Amino acid sequence: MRLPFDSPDQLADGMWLLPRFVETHKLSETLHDITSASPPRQMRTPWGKTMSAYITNAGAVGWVSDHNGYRYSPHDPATGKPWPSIPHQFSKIAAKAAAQTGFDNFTPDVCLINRYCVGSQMRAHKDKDERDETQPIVSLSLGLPATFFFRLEKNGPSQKVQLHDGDIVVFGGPMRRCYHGIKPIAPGNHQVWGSTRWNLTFRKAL
Ligand code: MD3
Ligand code: FE
Repeated sequence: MRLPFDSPDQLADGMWLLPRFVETHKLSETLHDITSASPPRQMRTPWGKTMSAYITNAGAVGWVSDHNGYRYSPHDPATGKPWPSIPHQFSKIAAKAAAQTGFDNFTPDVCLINRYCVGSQMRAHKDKDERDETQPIVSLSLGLPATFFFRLEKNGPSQKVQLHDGDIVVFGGPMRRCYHGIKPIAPGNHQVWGSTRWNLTFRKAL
């Protein structure tokens, strides 16, 4: 039996881990509604490579990548329609987690959703498409565990953190500009989510 969430664990200046913050099985219907309306898809980088994770969004805008570059767009290019809105159930969790780490009144306008299968990864990158870098990013992991790595300098040493089902990480301050990524997902089978990992990042892009 996993212990209930106690208090945030500060891993670095601007980075907090809230272990087992969410009972993720309660999110499955809501997540299914989003992914039915806007199915996750492998986007292309501006350099023509196919990304490993499958991506979709909820919110007033969503993150997209294609030959024109990275940007936030009010429409899902695959459906031509607006992205599904962020469910209240989700934004409530994000705001609560942000408040626990000192970011009051966090009102995300994007929930970027990454779906990983076994072997999927995310190479080192910086997130810099959001307008206001004083706003935190709240990350929620579901399903299979993953090794998250980050470094503050481009060629500096990496630190690693294991992320498990239900874990939230809040990134703010100096951590907003770190290089980070996800190592290839190891084989496994999660009771609720099967051989899949999902990551939801709540952001203020506009
Ligand atoms: C630190 N996602 O979507 S979440 C991404 O698990 C992304 O899918 C990973 O990196 C995932 O861009 C990692 C943790 C995360 C997300 C965004 C950040 C850490 C961050 C932005 C700035 C700094
Ligand atoms: Fe990122």
